[in-house]
Amino acid sequence: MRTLNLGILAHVDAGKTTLTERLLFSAGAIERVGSVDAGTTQTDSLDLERERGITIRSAVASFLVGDLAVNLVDTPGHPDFIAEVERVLGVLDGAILVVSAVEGVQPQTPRLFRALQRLHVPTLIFVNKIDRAGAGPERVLGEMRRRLSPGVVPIGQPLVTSGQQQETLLLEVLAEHDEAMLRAFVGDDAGITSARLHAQLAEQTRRGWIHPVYSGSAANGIGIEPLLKGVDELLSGARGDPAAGVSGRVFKIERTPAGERVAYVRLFAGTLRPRQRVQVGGGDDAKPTSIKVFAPTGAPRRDIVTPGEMATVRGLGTVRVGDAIGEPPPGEDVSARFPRPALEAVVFPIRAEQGGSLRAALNQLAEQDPLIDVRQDDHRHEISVSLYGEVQKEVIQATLEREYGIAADFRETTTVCIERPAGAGEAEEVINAKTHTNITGRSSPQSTNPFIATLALRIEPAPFGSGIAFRSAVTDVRLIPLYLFHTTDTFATQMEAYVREALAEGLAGWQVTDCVVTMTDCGYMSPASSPSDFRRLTQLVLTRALDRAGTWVCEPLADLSLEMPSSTAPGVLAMLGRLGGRVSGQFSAGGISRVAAVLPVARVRTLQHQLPGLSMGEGILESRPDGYQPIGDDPPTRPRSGVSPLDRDAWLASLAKRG
Ligand SMILES: Nc1nc2c(ncn2[C@@H]2O[C@H](COP(=O)(O)OP(=O)(O)OP(=O)(O)O)[C@@H](O)[C@H]2O)c(=O)[nH]1
Ligand SMILES: [Mg+2]
Repeated sequence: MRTLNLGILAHVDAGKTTLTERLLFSAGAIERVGSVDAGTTQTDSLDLERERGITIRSAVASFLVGDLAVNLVDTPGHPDFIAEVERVLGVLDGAILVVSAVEGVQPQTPRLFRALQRLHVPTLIFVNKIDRAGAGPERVLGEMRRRLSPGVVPIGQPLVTSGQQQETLLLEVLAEHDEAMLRAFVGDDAGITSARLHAQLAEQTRRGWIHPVYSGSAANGIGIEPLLKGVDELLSGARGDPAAGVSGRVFKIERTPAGERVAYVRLFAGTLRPRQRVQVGGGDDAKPTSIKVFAPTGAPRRDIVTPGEMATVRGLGTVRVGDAIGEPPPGEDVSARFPRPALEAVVFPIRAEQGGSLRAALNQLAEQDPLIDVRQDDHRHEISVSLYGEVQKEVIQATLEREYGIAADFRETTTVCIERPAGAGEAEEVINAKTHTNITGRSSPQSTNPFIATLALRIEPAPFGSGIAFRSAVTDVRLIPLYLFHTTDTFATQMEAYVREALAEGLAGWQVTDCVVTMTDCGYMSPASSPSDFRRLTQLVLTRALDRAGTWVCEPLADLSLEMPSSTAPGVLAMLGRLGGRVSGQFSAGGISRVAAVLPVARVRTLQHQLPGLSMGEGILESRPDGYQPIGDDPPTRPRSGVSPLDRDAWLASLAKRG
């Protein structure tokens, strides 16, 4: 049987969960249609989701259409939970992008569409809510042509009213990518059969060149059958080799009430069975204790996963979201796609004695959500978490209370800056020549290297948004401690992990990013050198190199979309200007003005507070992190979580104390 892993993505409230419910119902997977408003849907199953009527975690539900088994992944649309969408993207074979027929293309829509395009995920579009007053599917189609892709092509009612019109519309779009279609379109070839057209439609959809647009109402079950037909005929699952080595990816982690981790895995190649030994996240091996393959209702329950399928797997030890199972699947690294959280807040227990359990609970939440970065400040004994926004903060607070019985509160939310190297810097430590013989034959002049390893690192700035890249320029394999790391590749992978760890706190205490770190020399002494020598030396050498390079502290920017009565726009724009905002687009119609702008995240809250007064209570503001800008004067610093390696003696003393 073919399996298709199909994501449903959209801006918040467009109707993803409602559509998921309808698709499950129409395909016969459920007997009754649940509703988001009554808290009875399949995929919004958490108490918090049901109460709030929003999706917080992605969820999988399966159904059968024709001979195609579909694993539907319903995702959250609220920008605070974008991390959840990010990790689903890498395991999809296809997607349905939902767009409201009333609100049209919303801020999150083009972002999600671009991410799908980047990953070559074939995408159908569903224009939802055509039953509502103010619905304008034609208008929304025009918006999508302009803002998403010229390759959107409407299929069927109500956007297309006749077979003749459908053929013309299809030919026009298909002709962009196909010679034969072009000839037919310009009238040189009258003989294109509808079967040929259909085959081209499927081909170009799978290649991600064009995007068939369906429309209807998820709430009222209109337009669902044609969409299901489109899923069956235009999308297809990927096939992998069941005889190859196991290769899969974990896209979600859940915990059972007893605390056991349940990993949601999509398999790309190989065959995974219970009790079969597999490598988890490039680290230790584990043996799944139980496996449940996702399958449409009525299909036999299986515990052997084949390529293209999804399963929940228990017994994978300390597995984390994003981990590879077995060989890492090919394709792009899942990180660095959407902007990182731009906010953080200190969390404290209301009852002081719950400090320890709070820390443990937050660490568990961070396992499920790698973007919840939990920082422990050893000086002040404080824990802070990184955040996308207020809704996420409320959800964390409620989760701590309900699932862990911990009453916790947050101090004021602050922005998270980053540091970028201002130039290039290099540093080196050679194995102490007095006590050890350095295989490179050189010796450290002052013999001060406290670790049994040689290391030289260079750090240089890299393009904005590029993250951290690590390269090794060491070509002489004799310099590489193979007795510790087995292969040159594992050594490089491990060094990269040490480099990332060392860059977690830069000169001003912020995470260092957008840089290339090159290892220009290394050395060891067998059998005295240990991985810990390389890890510690990386911290020491890299911090020194960074100190020489210098850094720019950069503050996060927010991409804003504002909506207000046009009569109030001048006042709102004036305030935006005073706060240092930059308008990037403006549009007025029917007495309403829409403004797109960029503003430092730190000032979004001020605008939020002023907006009701400035807009007669009718202004709407949405914001999400988007990029950074250097702060010239007096950049903020963040207290380090421990002693800086630049303060060498104190740092060494603190290491000795930690043991
Ligand atoms: N009138 C109308 N309302 C709809 C339709 N589809 C969904 N809704 C309503 O729109 C609201 C949001 O629907 P959801 O299905 O929760 O939207 P979502 O995209 O899953 O929302 P998030 O997961 O929170 O991003 C609910 O009140 C639905 O009842 C529709 O076709 N017509
Ligand atoms: Mg939802």
